[in-house]
Amino acid sequence: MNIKKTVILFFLAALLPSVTYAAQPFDQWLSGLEKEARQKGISQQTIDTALKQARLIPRVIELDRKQPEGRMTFGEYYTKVINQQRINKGREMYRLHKTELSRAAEKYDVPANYIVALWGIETNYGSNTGGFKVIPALATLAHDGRRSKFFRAELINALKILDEGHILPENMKGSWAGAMGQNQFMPSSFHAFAVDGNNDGKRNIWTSLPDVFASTANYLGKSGWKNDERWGREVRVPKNFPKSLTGLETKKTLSQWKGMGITLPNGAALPQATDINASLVAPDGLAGRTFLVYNNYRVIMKWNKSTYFATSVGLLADQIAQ
Ligand SMILES: [Ca+2]
Repeated sequence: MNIKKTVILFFLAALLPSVTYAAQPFDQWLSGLEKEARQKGISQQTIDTALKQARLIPRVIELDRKQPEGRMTFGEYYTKVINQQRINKGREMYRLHKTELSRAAEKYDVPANYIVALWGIETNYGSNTGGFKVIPALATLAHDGRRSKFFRAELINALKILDEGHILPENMKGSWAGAMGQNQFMPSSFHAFAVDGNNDGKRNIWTSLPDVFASTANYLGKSGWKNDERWGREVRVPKNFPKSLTGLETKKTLSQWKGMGITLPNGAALPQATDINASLVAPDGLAGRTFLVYNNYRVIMKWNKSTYFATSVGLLADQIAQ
């Protein structure tokens, strides 16, 4: 192909949308979905009160398309997510809701300070749960072509939640991507992990703290939490340590890491529980902060598959319990 032709084609391509998503008009698409919902056992009442009212939310697409601005370092992320105010508020919440937290912690065999840390990082202790109505937000993303299969399944899951009467459609709010309530469960996580902490027959992760705490605790418990271990800890790595040993793929016992010269940040020896398997995580490379992480760190990563997130949850949990 000659260059001139290529250039013309290039300009033509630029005039067209880069990918042709959502060929079907929304209303037409919605009636197809109504049919599917009915087939999957969703009641006509829920379809009429929630699904039929759904309209496209352009802001949701805008947020979905937003390119992440250059990759943040862990140091930058940590400063953004955890500040003294968030630590203080976490300690205050830990004291204020001690009875309910202890109940959830004992029942699901997980520590209360981690329940509070997840709550603090997800929604600033329930104060920032996202103002989007979940059904229209999920319908927008399911109609859009980018990840329609995933969001279509989540939309059906969300309709089931309404059908079961846990929350009214107008109060079913969440993030633009459908993460709901004070612990930001996706509808599928709601079905897998949300529980009724105050025994009123509803699993209300929007406004019932006993339900929020029990659901978070149940998530951790069901995901393999070991209550006799912590998440991990910050460590100091000796100079010229091989970078190839960092990452979650490499597991060694604490005594092996100890033998390679890894210590607590202040240079003191690592604790004696030497048979624990640990991986060395260095989100900003070996020149940044380094952590030995255990089984529970991997549990936190089931909640959110990010080492930045899991490390911050662990560090905040430690500070809250201090
Ligand atoms: Ca309840």
